Amino acid sequence: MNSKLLSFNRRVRTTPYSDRVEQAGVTSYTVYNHMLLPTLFDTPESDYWHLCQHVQVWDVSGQRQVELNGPDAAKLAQLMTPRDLSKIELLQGKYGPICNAAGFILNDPIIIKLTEDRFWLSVSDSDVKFFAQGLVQGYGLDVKVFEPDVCPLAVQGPKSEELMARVFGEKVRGIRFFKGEMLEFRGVEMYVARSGWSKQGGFEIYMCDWSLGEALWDELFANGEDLYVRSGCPQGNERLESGLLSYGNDMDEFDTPFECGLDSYLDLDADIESLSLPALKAMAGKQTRKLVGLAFDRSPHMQPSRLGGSDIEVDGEIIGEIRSQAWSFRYNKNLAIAMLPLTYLAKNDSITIDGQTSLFHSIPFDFDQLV
Ligand code: THG
Repeated sequence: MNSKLLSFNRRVRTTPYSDRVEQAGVTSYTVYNHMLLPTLFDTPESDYWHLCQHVQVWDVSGQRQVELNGPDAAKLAQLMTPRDLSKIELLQGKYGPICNAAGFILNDPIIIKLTEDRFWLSVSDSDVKFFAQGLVQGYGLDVKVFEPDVCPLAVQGPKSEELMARVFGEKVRGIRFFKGEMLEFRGVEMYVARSGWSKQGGFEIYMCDWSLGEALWDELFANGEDLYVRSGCPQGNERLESGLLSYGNDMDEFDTPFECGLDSYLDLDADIESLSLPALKAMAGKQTRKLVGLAFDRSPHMQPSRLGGSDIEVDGEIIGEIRSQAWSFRYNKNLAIAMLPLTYLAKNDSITIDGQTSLFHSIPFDFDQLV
């Protein structure tokens, strides 16, 4: 399909940084949680190498927060995820799937504990808020569920710590991966964590006052000139190399955490009350397919699948689907994430698509195998 211009309205929301993003020369967007998410500024290759070498500021406002606020906040959070949250620390984030009662994945947020009775689910692209509100009703919980005025700004790349220290103070250097601090900007406390959807290092500022968005953006750019700061965005190329999964692309509500390789984020033996845990325990060891990495020398020509990926055909039969692919500038390979049946994976050590053969790779890719 060709790209067309997008029409703006209340359902396609702009962000507090949208004017700055436009001034920075954004060339394309996608829509994420009903909000604009930039996808390209310069060329994919220039955006990629710049991220790996310097520091970028990303408008990731579309990573919306679903706030659980009230005496039953912790109980609701635990109901929603099969990952054990009993030992989560204050201001810590934990990545984990949200699953329905049948064990299928509805989202894969970072779950953040702000206080004993206040949690944020920093969600990927699906309407988790309504699922949470349904649970509140069904279980008769004492907790409010809403989307607060929080528009995350990610600062990513090897020079991100230096830039963040200049704007938020030396304290940021001590923040460990998936931990955070409440830090002040213009007198307003904001949650700042070491996280972000790249593996180039970085932070996320959970900017919680729309009116300060441009000031924060400008402050980062004013302090980062000598660091070659640039605006950027989550990149298909980098995230595929790094093995970060994208909900709605690599996995959706018809997949289980086992199929998507998220086993390590399930605590099947924990003594917790979680909606999906009985179903997940029952299905452990019974999966019939899984996500694998593929690598080709060029992008294969394929038929689009009904679900929006590309059908994988073997001997005239559709056996699986490529769900994401992108060019790796570092390894000069076309990387892909594919869902394939275990029966095929057990009997073969490679797959041929459009005349090119790929071995099966782990996710994240093991690059010693690629070069
Ligand atoms: N940051 C914030 N919110 C988000 C994302 C984010 N919401 C949407 C989406 N991204 C959620 N998905 C992911 C997927 C992977 C990771 C974070 C969010 C991630 N994973 C690490 C990894 O795979 O190496 C570590 C996970 C762990 O070990 O706990 O970072 O990016 N705010």
